[in-house]
Amino acid sequence: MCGKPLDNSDVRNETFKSSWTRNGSIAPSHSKHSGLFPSVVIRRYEFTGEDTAERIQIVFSEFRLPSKLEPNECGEMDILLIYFKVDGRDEVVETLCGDTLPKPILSNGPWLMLEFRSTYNNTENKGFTADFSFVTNYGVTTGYQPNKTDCTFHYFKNASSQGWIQSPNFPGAYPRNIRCNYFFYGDPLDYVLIRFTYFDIEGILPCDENSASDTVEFSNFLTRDRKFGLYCGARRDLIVRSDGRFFRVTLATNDRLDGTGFRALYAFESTIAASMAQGPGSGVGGVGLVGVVGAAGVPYLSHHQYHQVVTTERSAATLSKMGKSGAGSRRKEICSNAACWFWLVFVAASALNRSQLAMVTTTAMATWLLII
Ligand SMILES: [Ca+2]
Repeated sequence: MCGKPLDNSDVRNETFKSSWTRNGSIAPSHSKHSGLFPSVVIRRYEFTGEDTAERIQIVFSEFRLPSKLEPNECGEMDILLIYFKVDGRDEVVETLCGDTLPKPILSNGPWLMLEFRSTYNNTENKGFTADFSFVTNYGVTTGYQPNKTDCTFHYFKNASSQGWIQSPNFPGAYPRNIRCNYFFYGDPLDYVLIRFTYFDIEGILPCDENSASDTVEFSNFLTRDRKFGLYCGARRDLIVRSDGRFFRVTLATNDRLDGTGFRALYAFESTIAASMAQGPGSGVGGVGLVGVVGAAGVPYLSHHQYHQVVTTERSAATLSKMGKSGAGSRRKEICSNAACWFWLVFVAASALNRSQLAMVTTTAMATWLLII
């Protein structure tokens, strides 16, 4: 399974089991070498998960296996082979070489093996470094996963009003034959807004089973939503929004060909804030707008913008209320012109007798003289 024996070869095998260690690093490399033997290095790293729900994720941090052949063409040496179990057999699913850092790798089950094959020479440093981990979350690091055997993640408004979702093993290839659900739960008057920053799902239009495509499905329900089609291919600026507080995103992959998946920013937005910000008849999309639009006609304000608008409108409303109940308004309620004031003085004066009137007049004149 691992190629024919080689003369002058230095072969070592290492085994990792999840019951011993759940993560760590490997770094097979050799620097400039002055000796003549051995001429070939082979390192095998075999990973076995104790639980069938476990998968192995490999994330590279350095990679130096320059190829003497054409770019992207690997030879027999200076390569890294990736083995998965396929129908019970160890099968090479990928051969890596070159100077470009490979994307992460996620196994199809609880077993994976790396085989590093390299030749010594006096001029080049060759090898790679990588972190490995046994995971049950499919490499999806956000959301609540209630069952480790299911690729299902829940996002609650009361846990976070916005955040990121990503496909399994992003930015590496997503696994085959999986179905991953992303469920969103907002407050009663919320809707869910999802903005994709990356979208690469292997497939061709119309992205259905007949075209052997992997798909991303959107739905306002647990069941299929006729409002949304199936999505595949490479897309830019894909923005989707729910009708109500609940939304579902589902990635389904088949048994052939892979893409590198998706990454998206989700946000729970309030329909109240949206209607306040947009106002009646503003011409911008309303709450019940059909869910998928391109960036050019984005019918939404960002969470931050909504917040700003709401805050501004609240402040304006508060100031207006204060004005109506303030001292200036009360003055107007008593008297608004000189005639009114004259009438008030006349009424007050007529209620006084002669001596009282004389005393008030004298006091008023003395006060006026003191003021001027
Ligand atoms: Ca596929």
